[in-house]
Amino acid sequence: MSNLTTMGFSPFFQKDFNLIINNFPEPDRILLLPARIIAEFRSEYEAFSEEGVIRLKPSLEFKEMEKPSVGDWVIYRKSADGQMAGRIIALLPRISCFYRKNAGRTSETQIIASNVDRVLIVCGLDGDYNVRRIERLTAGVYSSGAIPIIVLNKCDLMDDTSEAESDVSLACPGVDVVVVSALYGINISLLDKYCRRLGQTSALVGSSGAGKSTILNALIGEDRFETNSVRKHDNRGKHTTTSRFITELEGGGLIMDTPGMREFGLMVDEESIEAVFSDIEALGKNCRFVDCTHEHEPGCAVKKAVEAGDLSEGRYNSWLSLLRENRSNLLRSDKRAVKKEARRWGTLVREGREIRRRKENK
Ligand SMILES: Nc1nc2c(ncn2[C@@H]2O[C@H](COP(=O)(O)OP(=O)(O)O)[C@@H](O)[C@H]2O)c(=O)[nH]1
Ligand SMILES: [Mg+2]
Ligand SMILES: [Zn+2]
Repeated sequence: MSNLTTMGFSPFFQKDFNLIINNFPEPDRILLLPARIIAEFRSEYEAFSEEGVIRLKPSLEFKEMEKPSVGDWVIYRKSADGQMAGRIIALLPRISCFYRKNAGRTSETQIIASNVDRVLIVCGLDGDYNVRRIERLTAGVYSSGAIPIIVLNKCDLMDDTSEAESDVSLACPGVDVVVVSALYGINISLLDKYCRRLGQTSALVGSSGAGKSTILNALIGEDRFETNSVRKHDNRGKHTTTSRFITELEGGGLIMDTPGMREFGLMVDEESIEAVFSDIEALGKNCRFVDCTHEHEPGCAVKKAVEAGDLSEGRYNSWLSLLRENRSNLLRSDKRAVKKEARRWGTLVREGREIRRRKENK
């Protein structure tokens, strides 16, 4: 890891960084530096900065969506004793934030990946294979501000993958679908054009056991990170300390591995669902009423298409249930646009608090 640019520090982050540190007295500023969180531990973070890989502790309590997460850019204050350490004083606004709603009747969310350019939705072509889940995750990625790519892994286990491929393409129109076998290295190089881009970050998401870590190992060409097949007593030397981290790819590009998700609760802006179900959107243009809900209105082109078999009932039901679930989750939240909140919040509040605290201490 050589410099901030290769780690993804762009003018977008530079601008906010400058804005914030300009609020601090001049002699103080040289101690304030940007860093990117690359791993998270119980009470501290590992981050990359101009100084190299450092350990950071937060200097304040952060609320869930404001809490620095792997991928985030933060401002930290260098420790005075010359240690490779410091304290996080602010979180820079995100360019993207992929999160899920926690399970149950709550509006709490959990960040999966911050500041990624692309999200690779990994699905195994075994018992893991589930088009409905892929649709759901794709809607979540659209809402995050990142670009979704669908990776169907374990193609060695399926004789003919063409049906799965076309089903997924129909379910997520316009999204690239890549069929690979991480274990046998089949088609792994097809992922290069998404992942090996200087200064850009991709994230691997999906169920536990889908093959995310195996894909990561295949991309780095080395059996470096722990996979499920590695038994506990023979995994010495493997990185097992944390399951969410960023690593650099040879030839440029950063990649984040994430822990497996059992459930992915959706709480997004409705346009993200419409983007995945663009076929239903297009059909809806021909409904008699402009505000047709496609549920019970006369002259509904969507229902007509279902009856005629032009739109599969499974897809129609999937769309309807995602929409309903999302609406009820949004209602349970504080109704403000969740996505915008996730990106915007934070920094200025934190900065204001920090300045106030410092004034009070004088
Ligand atoms: N047959 C087959 N098995 C795979 C493939 N990729 C991963 N696996 C296996 O699936 C299991 C889970 O893989 P892992 O990478 O740990 O999944 P993760 O939980 O998504 O990180 C391991 O036993 C892998 O060896 C593949 O392409 N083909
Ligand atoms: Mg894994
Ligand atoms: Zn309609």
